[in-house]
Amino acid sequence: MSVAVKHVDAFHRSLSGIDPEAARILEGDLRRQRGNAVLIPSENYASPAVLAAQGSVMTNKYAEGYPGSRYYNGCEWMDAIESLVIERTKALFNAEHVNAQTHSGSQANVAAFQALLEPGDRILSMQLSHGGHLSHGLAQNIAGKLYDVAFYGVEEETGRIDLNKVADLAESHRPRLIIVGGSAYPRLIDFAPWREIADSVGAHLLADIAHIAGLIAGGVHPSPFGHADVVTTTTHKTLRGPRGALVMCRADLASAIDRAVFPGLQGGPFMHAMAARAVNLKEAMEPSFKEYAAQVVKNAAALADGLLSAGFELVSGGTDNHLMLVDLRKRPFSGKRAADRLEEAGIIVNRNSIPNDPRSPFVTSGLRPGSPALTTRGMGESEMRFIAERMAAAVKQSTGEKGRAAIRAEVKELCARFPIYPDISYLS
Ligand code: DSN
Repeated sequence: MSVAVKHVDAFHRSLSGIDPEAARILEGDLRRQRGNAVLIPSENYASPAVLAAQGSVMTNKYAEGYPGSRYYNGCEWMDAIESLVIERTKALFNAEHVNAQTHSGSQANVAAFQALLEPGDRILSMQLSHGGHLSHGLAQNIAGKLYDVAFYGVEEETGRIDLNKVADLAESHRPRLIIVGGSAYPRLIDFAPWREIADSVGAHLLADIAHIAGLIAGGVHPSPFGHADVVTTTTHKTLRGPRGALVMCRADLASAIDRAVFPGLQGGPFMHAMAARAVNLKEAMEPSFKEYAAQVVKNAAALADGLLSAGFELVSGGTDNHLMLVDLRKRPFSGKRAADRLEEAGIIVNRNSIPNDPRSPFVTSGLRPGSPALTTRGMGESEMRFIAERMAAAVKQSTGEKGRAAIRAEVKELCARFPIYPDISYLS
């Protein structure tokens, strides 16, 4: 890793001589990432080795097609890196087939839809405001336009999915595809009963594990493999890799998925991102990644306990994974106001709709804090409790600008004790 750091560092520093304006912006975000407590559960810090591979010469190559069957010459090393990614992904997740080319989680989901559905077919998925994802059938999204989408949600009293209700909805709607997984569900998902529900109505089952892929890879959450027909994930959340996505499926769906990705959806794959995926997957296969995944869950539990002790309400009362949903409906401020005040205090969270949110998705009545990025920095449960206390103070109007500036100084000091990218600079 230190070799990669040196290579990247020398190269990055040279940027300031070539394009000082761009270098200044990159340095600005590097300092933002270092000096703030990032609690956005879909963000993380990719390793310097992943950054080095992402910034590599592989950005120069077109490689439409798949290993051994390309539409361009000169793809020997492209085949090698993509095959490495495929083999590592199969081993890490116990997947039968892997397509490693999609650029984002939304594209991975569209590829799955293209492989499994015809336009007009019915999908049953989790409502966005209950923790789903816009690519699962929001009316304004391509999925909502192309398919006939019915939704399930969480119960108001428990904040949890009631599987009996999902089974009833499946029975009444008879979907061709059921989607399990989302972007704001704080509870553990056991995929076995979802398979039973899908089988009861002859539906395909798609597991979108974008948020929890790292927890599954690290062995701390149940795996969808053996239950779902297709599994999609991003690579940059709890998996801690470069920005990108994977589609994994049963062997008999391999050619349908591959055709859906190319030529159905994309042209040339991002081979520099492929190289970075390879490095990320090697990291995720190390024993230390299991420790990381376990600590992510422990830290989220500590953060949730701290927030509850500080008087916040959480949807479902807590968390089993890396994130939690703060319910601000009884507070005199919105999710947007709270997130802005927290940013003033050096704590970066995203506002999020909560189930049955009376406010718009742009304003919201919720926050969605999570532990993956701070855990990568090496923070533990006591730091999570400290941050929860500071969050409680920072969101109050009475704390004021001065109070938030004081919290910001404390958070900065905390971040300095858990440095990130200490050897990288974009300024010479
Ligand atoms: N935007 C991602 C998230 O923050 O969860 C999902 O696409």
